[in-house]
Amino acid sequence: MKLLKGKTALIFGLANKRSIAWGIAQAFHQHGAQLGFSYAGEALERRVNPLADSLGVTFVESCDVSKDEDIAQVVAKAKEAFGEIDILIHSIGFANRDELQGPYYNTSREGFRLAMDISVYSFTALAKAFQPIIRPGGALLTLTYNGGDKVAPNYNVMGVAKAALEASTRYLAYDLGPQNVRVNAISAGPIRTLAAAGVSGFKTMYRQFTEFAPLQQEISIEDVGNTAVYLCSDLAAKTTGEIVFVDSGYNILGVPAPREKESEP
Ligand code: NAD
Ligand code: 0WE
Repeated sequence: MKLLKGKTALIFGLANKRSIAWGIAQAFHQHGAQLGFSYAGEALERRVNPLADSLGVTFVESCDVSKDEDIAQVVAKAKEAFGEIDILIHSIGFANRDELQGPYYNTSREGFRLAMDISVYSFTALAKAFQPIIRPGGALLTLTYNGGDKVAPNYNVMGVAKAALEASTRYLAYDLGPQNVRVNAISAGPIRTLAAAGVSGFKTMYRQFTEFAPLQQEISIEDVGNTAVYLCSDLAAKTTGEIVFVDSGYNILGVPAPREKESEP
């Protein structure tokens, strides 16, 4: 069944075919949604255009979410192209690489500001800017990580940003509830995307994740895409302000430990 037939979705945060945004785009396309893409800047145009073409998407706009003018521009263009939209996906996060290693207390004032601006404030800024053109019954969705709730070594200022992003999700859900617009977040387990590349210790963390998680399975962008379809469809009509885990159950563990091996006879 096509769960998003007749709905228009704008997806922010597409960088390449490994992006979580791409997993969401493909799942939305399969479910009959009309799509629009926004990417961070001209440097990504070359990568994003072929992806858009492959799904027949013609709305492809550059938007640096740290710039109010850029956000105002996409809203104007979306209004022109679609009139109103039903779904907005925020799949954006950034901190300076040197903030993602060593003790958290070494976070610089500027590094803190930047991570909060791009990873947290942008979701609120997009909610405000698009609010006039989001249809009742619509949905906003962002991507978070459990490092916002529990300590994930080296995740540092991004963990603090995710905590604020999750709180923003609840406040936005309260604000937009009366308009029948829902706001949720997906908390994904580790996925090898551009944003995970070169992160110190990611490989070890990734291996341990699949060893300890109840389902013992890696997380794919397709897994996240499928849950995004549900959360943005009418199946989730009464769910708002929630953080939904797509993490093979990892977050339920109190003591992450390898399974006991069957003892040899
Ligand atoms: P990604 O690198 O593919 O996506 C991050 C996106 O943020 C990129 O498209 C990048 O261009 C965009 N971005 C950065 N600065 C921007 C700016 N100023 N303006 C506009 N866009 C900007 O990596 P991803 O893993 O798909 O990340 C998407 C989201 O998922 C992030 O919020 C990330 O924190 C979250 N997440 C990732 C994982 C993981 O393990 N990969 C797990 C849980 C949550
Ligand atoms: O949210 C993320 C990615 C966050 C991220 C990653 C980078 C690396 C490249 C934000 N900004 C940057 N800036 C860069 O220059 N994840 C959930 C993936 C991730 O990142 C980690 C993780 C995990 C998991 C960083 C440290 C420890 C664990």
